[in-house]
Formats: sequence, C-alpha cells, structure tokens
Amino acid sequence: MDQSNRYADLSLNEDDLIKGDNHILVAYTMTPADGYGYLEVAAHLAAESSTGTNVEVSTTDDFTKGVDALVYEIDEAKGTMKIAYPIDLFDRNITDGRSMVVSFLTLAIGNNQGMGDVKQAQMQDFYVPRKMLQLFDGPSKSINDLWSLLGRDYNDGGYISGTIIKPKLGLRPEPFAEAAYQFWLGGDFIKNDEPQGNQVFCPAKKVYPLVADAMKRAQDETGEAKIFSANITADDYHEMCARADFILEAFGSDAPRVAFLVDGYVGGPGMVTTARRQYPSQYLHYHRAGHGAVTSPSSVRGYTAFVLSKLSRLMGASGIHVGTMGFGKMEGGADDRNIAYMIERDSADGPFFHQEWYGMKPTTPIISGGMNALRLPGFFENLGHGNVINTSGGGSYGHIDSPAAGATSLRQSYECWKSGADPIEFAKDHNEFARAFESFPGDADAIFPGWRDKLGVHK
Ligand code: CAP
Ligand code: MG
Repeated sequence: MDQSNRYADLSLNEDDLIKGDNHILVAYTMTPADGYGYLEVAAHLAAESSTGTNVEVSTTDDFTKGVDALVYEIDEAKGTMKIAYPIDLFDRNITDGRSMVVSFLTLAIGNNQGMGDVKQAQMQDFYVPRKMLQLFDGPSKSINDLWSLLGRDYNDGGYISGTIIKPKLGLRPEPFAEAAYQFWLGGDFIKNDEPQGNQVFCPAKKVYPLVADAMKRAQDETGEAKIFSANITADDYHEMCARADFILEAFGSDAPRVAFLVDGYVGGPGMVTTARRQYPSQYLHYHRAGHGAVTSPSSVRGYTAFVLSKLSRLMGASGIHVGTMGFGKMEGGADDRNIAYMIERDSADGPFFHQEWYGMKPTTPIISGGMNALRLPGFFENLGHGNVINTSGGGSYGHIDSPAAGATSLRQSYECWKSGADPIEFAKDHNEFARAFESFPGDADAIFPGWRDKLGVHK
C-alpha cells in the first residue's frame, strides 16, 4: 500500500525543520526491493518507524497523524532519503524525563531493518535539535579530566600513550599484573582487552589488586600518574556494579585514575548508561567490538561507524574507539577523521548534517588496532592532532626490547610528529623509536623504504 500521501511531504524545508527545533532528522541510504517505488518504500519506512504499519488502522486519529515521521527528501539516483521524526515520538524516562538512545534506535533503525519491500537501508547521519540534545546524558568526564589526572594542562594535554594487556586472553593474575607494570614503566594508560573480565584462570578478585599494586609501583618508580581502564561489561546490572565497586575498592587512593570500560556495541545503550549514571566520576571508555557487523563498509544495513560514535556521545561515553583511519589493522579510511571531529568538537559537520553540541562534553577518539610507533606519525598527520588516547597492544608488547620500550617508542613517535622532525633523523637520536623499526620491519619497509641503510641496521 503506497502511504506516501501521509508519510511523505517533499515540500518540507530542512532549514525550517532545523529552525523549528522539534525534529530529529535522519539520513539513510535505501534501496527498495524489486518491484517497489522509491517514495512508496521510503514512506513505508517512515510509517513503520513512527505511527504506522503496512495498512491503515481504524484507531488512528488526528493527534496520531500529528506525530507521523515524514519523508522530506529523497534522491533516487543517489539512493538516499531523509526522514523528519517529531521529537515527541521518542520515549522519555519516567524517573527524570530525560531521553534514551535505545528509543531512538528502536524507531529510527528498528523494524525498518527487516521490511520485505526494503532491499537495504543504512543510517548515515542524524541531527539532534537543541531541545532534545539537552535531554541526553552526554559524557560526565572527558580527556581533559585524564590530562588533569596525569598532571598535564587541562585544555591541551596532548597524546595519551596506551596499551591493551596482551595476549587478549590466557594470562593468569601474576603475569597479567607484570605485563601492566612493564608497560607503565614507559606508558600512561592501560586497558583490559575487550573480553577480559573474570575468567576462571584470572579471577577479577585476584588480578585487580595485583594490577593496583603494579600501578602503585610504576607510579613510584616513574614519578608519573598512571591510568587503568577496567572492563565492567556484564549482562547483569548488579554484576556490572559489583565489578565496578570491587575495582574501585581494590585501587583505593588510585581509584580516581580508574576508567571503566564497557563493550558498548554488544552491551547496548542500557549497559553504557548503567556505567555512565552509576559511576559518573569515572571516565567511561566505550569499546565497540562487534560494530563491524553493521558498520563495515560491506554492510548495507544498520548504521555507520560515524553514527555509532555520535550516538556514544549522547549516551555519555567519555571516549570511544573510532578506528585507525586506514593506518592500522581494522577497516577504515582517512576520511574517518570526520568521526573524530564530530565527537570531540562543539560544532562539526557530518556527511549530511551539521551538529552543534551546545557545550556537551567531548568524547575522546580512542585509536586502537594494529598501531605502533611507525604507523602513528601518518595517523597524526591525517587527523591533524594527537589529542587522543592511543592503545597499541602489539605495538607495545611486540617491541623487541620491552613493553616499556614499546611505550616509550609511542611517546617518541608523537614527539617526532609534533616537532615536525623527519622520523628517520629523529630515530637516530631516539633509541626506542629506532628499535621500533627493527621490531616491525614489515611496517618499516612499507612506510620508510631504505630505513636499514639510513639507520645503519643490517639484517
Ligand atoms: C587492538 C585491540 C582492539 C581492536 C579494536 C584488539 O589490539 O585490542 O580491541 O583493535 O578495534 O583486540 O585487536 P592491537 P577498534 O593493538 O594489538 O591491534 O579500535 O577499531 O574498535
Ligand atoms: Mg582488543
């Protein structure tokens, strides 16, 4: 049934909708299934995403029609469409009247993902009006708080060198804590890997006190503050809180420098919000493991990595993994820098919509995935700055000298880029950075051809 007479109004003007401050706007790529018209399917998608179904129902009244989502733009040639969602459609907390991301997802990317007349539909961007933006939690802590905890300038603390305890699984408590200590002798920030939690061979109640002791010893030895991002991901709310409470108690006076890691894609907005609202004093680290199922460039459904990152800021993630923009091991490209800009700035352009954040705290771009000291300079050059958290697992524990040398090589890599120095020349005076070339010879060959002769390194 063609519902475009009700769920489409192509005369609507986007600037007017934005001025009206009463609609969330969403842009999708969409291809109708064979035999269906473009506007017909777009309108059906709007119906199913708001007040309708596939047929008219007798219970609809005039008020209902007043909150219809409306298709206001289509470009059949490009395969894109835009829907204006009245903000009153979205669910509000009965506890405090605020908004919830899960309601936005249920409507804007819910049933419309499985309709028989849609061949593919993927959310590319969305715009949140100020009136609605103010109802989302947003981050409680940001990179500024980490810089402060690290004793740096609150507004410009620069690069945070980090790692992930590797191997991903299989370490028992003592070697786990030792791996942490060894990295902290050169680096700032350590995270649990995304599946690390309370494995039977590495009980949380055994390992976290040892990691806390490792942090204390590394701080004493280096004279520098250190940060640990502890994974509190769990299906159950009470389990999450039990983990968080135990970890904070285990770290004691160092607890302010404990961030909480949540596997936010597989856990969902509810899990992220549990961490955000129950532990607002801790930096909230959103790991996005699994997101590729919907965000991979090969996907034609769900939403993009850009959308996921923007959603995470609304949820209150202090930082989210944004990929390595073509410089690491995961999918992504140089243009993904717009993801970083959207979550770290107060005003930014997405692929379809400009967004003002009106002072909502920024979400830190967290850079991880196959990174090492050799790959970082190109990354920083592409992004244009190094005010990020970088977690290099292989790039630290794969350094041929030590995890601490790996950590130092990351820091030196940032200093090299920031100073504008030539990396080969810089390596001649910075041993850990130079040894990264020998640690990752494949990368060295690809990024710095002729490095062996220039550095006097022979096989
Ligand atoms: C990186 C990592 C990260 C992924 C995340 C891993 O380890 O810990 O979880 O890269 O990807 O488990 O692979 P390495 P993204 O540093 O050893 O590669 O940040 O793109 O979500
Ligand atoms: Mg990982």
